[in-house]
Amino acid sequence: MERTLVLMKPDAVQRGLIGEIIGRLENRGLRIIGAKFMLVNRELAETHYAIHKGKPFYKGLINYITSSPVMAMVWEGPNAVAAVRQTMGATKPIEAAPGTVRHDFGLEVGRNLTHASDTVENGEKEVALWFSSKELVNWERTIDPWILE
Ligand code: DAT
Ligand code: MG
Repeated sequence: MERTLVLMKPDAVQRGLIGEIIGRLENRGLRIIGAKFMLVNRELAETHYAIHKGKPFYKGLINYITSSPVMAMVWEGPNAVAAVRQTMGATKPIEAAPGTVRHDFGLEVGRNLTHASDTVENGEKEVALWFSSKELVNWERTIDPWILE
């Protein structure tokens, strides 16, 4: 079962979209196994976005993610990484497919509402960066046989 890190970025929180976006992931059949509402310090932001260091948008990205609370979550499911990326849509809202979160609620890449891990390997790494193993909940969802074959 794959795990992926999902962040509701500050704009999603400020705009009251936490429930809407969680609802989409729940409807999809993904299972939440960890969540916390938190302020992101610069150190965590810089580690999380280390791959983008030096790019023209890096400073703005760090300022944005640390500007106001985020909702950090871990979601699990078969192909969870690809499934969540698909639900969120392309990085630039203007290129995101209709029906995706970034299309339906966004216009600009610097306010694209969510983060989702992009590979299985990065999913593992990002979950470990944002959550301790104690913060992840192992639970049984009784309707799973009606969602997962
Ligand atoms: P994603 O968030 O879809 O994984 P990414 O990892 O390429 O996208 O970039 C991380 C974030 O950085 C992205 O959500 C928004 C910002 N970003 C990426 N490309 C950008 C660009 N060309 N201009 C401004 N911000 C950008
Ligand atoms: Mg990325």
